[in-house]
Amino acid sequence: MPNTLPTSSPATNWWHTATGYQIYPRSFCDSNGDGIGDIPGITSKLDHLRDLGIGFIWLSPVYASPMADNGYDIADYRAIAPEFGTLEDFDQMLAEAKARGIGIVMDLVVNHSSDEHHWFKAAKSSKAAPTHDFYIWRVPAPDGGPPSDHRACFGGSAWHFVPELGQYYLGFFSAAQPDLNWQNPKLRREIYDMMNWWLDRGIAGFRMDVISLIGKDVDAGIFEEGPYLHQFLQEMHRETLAGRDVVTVGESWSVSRDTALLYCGRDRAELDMVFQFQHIMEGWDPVHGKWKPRPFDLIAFKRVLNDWQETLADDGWNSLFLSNHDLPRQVSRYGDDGAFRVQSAKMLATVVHLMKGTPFVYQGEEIGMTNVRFERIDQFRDIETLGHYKDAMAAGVSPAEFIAGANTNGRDNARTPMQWSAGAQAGFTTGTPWIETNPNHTAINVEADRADPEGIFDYYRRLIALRKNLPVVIHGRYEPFAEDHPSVFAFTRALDGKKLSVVANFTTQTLDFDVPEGMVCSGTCLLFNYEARENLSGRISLRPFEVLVVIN
Ligand code: TEU
Ligand code: CA
Repeated sequence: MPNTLPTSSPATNWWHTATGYQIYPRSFCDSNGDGIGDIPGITSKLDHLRDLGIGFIWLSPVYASPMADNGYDIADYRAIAPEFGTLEDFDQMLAEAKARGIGIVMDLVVNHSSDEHHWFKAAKSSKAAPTHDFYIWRVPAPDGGPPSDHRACFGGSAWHFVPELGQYYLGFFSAAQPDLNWQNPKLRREIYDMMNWWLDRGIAGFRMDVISLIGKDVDAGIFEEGPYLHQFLQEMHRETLAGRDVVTVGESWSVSRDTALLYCGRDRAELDMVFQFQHIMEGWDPVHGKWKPRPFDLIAFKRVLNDWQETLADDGWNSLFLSNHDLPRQVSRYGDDGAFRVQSAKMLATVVHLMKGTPFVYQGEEIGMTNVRFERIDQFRDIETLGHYKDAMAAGVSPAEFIAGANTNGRDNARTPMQWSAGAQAGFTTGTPWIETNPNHTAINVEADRADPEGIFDYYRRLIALRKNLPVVIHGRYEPFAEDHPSVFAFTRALDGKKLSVVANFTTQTLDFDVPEGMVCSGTCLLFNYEARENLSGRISLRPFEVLVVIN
């Protein structure tokens, strides 16, 4: 397991002091020139991650899959997709990661399987098949149409007709991702056995895909956080996780301050953390969602994050992130990917990593990778973007308007090849990548950034090291300041007489900021992206995206 470092607080788990790093295998590193990232490619880059100082990798799915949703559609939970490698390649990656103090957290995608899983193939061939009831079937509405008008996340109806059976099945995401029927105890047993099989192999835990959907009550129209959710999570914990020193993070788009502790409260025996998305959805249109981005509103954004800090101050634990494989690049969305790219990348990292919780870095974030600017729909690859494009065209939206939204908030932004060098295809592949490489790789790449002492990578390295050495970063009480300030994010952390003050300018303007009384701090400037300042007090001038971290 990754190192656990001593702190003054008794209840420290290894994942409290560790930083996570998410790998999207298809886009990380291609070892054999077929244009698709793979497991040997990941193994070849483990030194990069060791140098960064991370404690564990969250590995997006590498299981056998037809890749309708790049692996979030699993056809065999105990096999590796051939384009990603073999089980031997996996074990070797696991061992080599472990040798560098890095755990591997697997993506557990069990709300649905692929329609090519043998369970589903049998299920749709006959109502008498033993696995028919592993999925969610309903008879047509009286008019022959779908049982309800629920829409699938990736466009179209959530119900998909199988004429041979005269039944519809639920595919909440897409037809290629039939929902598993968690009501069936045999299905649950299969899942738990599979989880134990991976845990026994030595993995460091699970990130659980859309886990809040498994307790659904379809007939009552309840999908998110349904009535069976916590009963299933507790059973899962008993049957798989109990007594193992691993970490679990549940993904939930619906978890709120009111329900958070049901998942991750210490006495619940369910999960260690949840990924919540309220700070992300602040930037979406209330009606049209992510495709009609709202301008960034720092006050609303701070309110969400400050509230979560308060909710989990004494129980549970926060996961901290702005980016993942479903989201735009953070420097493009919340910072500035032009003139202030480097400063804003460092500023955003500082704010995220110094809140209370476990931070997650998404591949390429550590060198400030940016959104892409695709011009035509055929450049996009994502099932969600392509599905919604169809719906939008049918609704009369112009292609240009849709593409603008997809370039701002679409998932392909995070999925262009990792930029390792200024060379052909950014050093990601010697072949043709499955999705276009961002042309800005000639300037933004690992080689160039790591060679620069003022680079983003080195800043992340120092930030990640800080939390291993400073108990106040792990356990310090969080206190927000200047909550109504439209441009400045400010907070303190405090533990045993130690105080850490963080002040960050979220704009392209230089501004004056009156340091609130409670934030005044002098001692050492731990981190800065312009010049050090040992004393935070009075009126200070903050340059564009300037951040200062002072400890007493
Ligand atoms: O994402 C959950 C999910 O709901 C996303 O589709 C999200 O709503 C969307 O990206 C925002 O518009 C998880 C995985 O992270 C995602 O990659 C999968 O596609 C999805 O589940 C289905 O497994
Ligand atoms: Ca490959």
